Amino acid sequence: MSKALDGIRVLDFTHVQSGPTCTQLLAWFGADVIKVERPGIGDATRGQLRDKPNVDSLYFTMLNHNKRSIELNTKELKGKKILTDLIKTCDVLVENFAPGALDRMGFSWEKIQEINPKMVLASIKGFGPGPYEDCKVYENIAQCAGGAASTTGMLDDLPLVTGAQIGDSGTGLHLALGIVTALFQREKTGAGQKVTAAMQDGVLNLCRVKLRDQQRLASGPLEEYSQFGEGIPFKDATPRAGNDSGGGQPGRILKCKGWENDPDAYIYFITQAAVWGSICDIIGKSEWKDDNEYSTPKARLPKLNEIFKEIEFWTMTKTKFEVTDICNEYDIPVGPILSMKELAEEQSLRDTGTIVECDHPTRGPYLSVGNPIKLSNSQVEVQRSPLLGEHTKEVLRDILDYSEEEIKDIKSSGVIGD
Ligand code: CAO
Repeated sequence: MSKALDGIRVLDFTHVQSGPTCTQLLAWFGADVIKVERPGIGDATRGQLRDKPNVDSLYFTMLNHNKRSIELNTKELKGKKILTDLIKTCDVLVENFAPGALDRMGFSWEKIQEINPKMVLASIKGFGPGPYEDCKVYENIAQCAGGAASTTGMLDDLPLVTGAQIGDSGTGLHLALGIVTALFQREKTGAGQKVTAAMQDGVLNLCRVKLRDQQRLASGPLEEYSQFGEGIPFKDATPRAGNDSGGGQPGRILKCKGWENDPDAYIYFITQAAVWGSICDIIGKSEWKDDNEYSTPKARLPKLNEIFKEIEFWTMTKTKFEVTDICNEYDIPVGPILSMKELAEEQSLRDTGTIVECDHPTRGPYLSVGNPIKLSNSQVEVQRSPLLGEHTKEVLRDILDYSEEEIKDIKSSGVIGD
């Protein structure tokens, strides 16, 4: 079966998490992704958070599937020549260096266009143009600068970062969409273009509903927030909302049987208006159905704490999976809090290829997350991440048509490692 991005060649200058997430997606969709790494060093994550000595870390292996790796020192003259040749044959160059690094290397956007006017240059930076454009940025900085941290956590506690890597992987996803869109436009115009995604912008985009709430504040309190029912006044910025639902249907995290010992024995429970009657019946509060104090969503808003307490009395008598089964029967939207252990063992995720087992020549088998985006005509075989420089010779020979003699000469110069 052909792949959606067959024939697209990507020069992958990415490292750590944000950029590699993007190029991994392109590789899964069929692009030939050539990761350029510093000779003998490579992507810093190869050696970070290692669980086994002297093998590529899970941090690296889980972000670099289906890619080829070449070692190349792009600051040396011979390395620059090879990079120039690669730019000529590639469709996309993706990078997430610190601001200005590509220019310092001698490959400005103008220079890249000169070498290959069809090239799409895609970059991730921490910030867009403005006061912080020169700053280096990691995940949690983006979460803080993009509005996620100030709106996450409990009202009376510290701002909180989330485990979901919305700054890195989230921005990688944004960039991937920008790249395929630019390639689509190139079909019509024949010209490449520059695509940039700033991590602050990506996080803010994902926090869109919180900017919605910021503006709603001008018209009065946010009635679906717990603090409204608790009589706590709102200040001038969107507050932290604990586990309140961000939408129009109130929801909370509730304890389930075993919560005293199991940190994940909880359920997310949404009191969707359409199934309010079933909720009342299930929890043994049928009288609420016809009581004006409880029967309409508006009447319930100031009483959400009391209502969820009653629901919790019921959920605490059942495991999270029992609650899920019972509620699903009545179309009540609930979600068990699943631990990483439970997700790793979930058969249905294995069946769809969302969780995959890979084999690696030096580390052995490991679990990974496969492509979460499914295309019916472009299926993904998840291949292990490359060893450092595993494909250097192959790329020089097969893509750039360098002779054995030339490769030998380049090797002796040190720009492609030992
Ligand atoms: N050959 C020669 N030099 C190379 C090279 C190669 N193949 N690959 C990289 N380099 C050089 C770069 O040119 C740069 O040199 P200069 O500083 O002299 O210009 C140097 O290596 C270091 O690159 P860097 O500044 O990108 O790396 P860092 O470890 O200092 O910073 C990071 C890392 C992530 C903070 C920074 O890259 C950044 O802010 N990136 C943009 C935002 C981003 O993606 N952050 C998410 C990271 S994941 O949490």
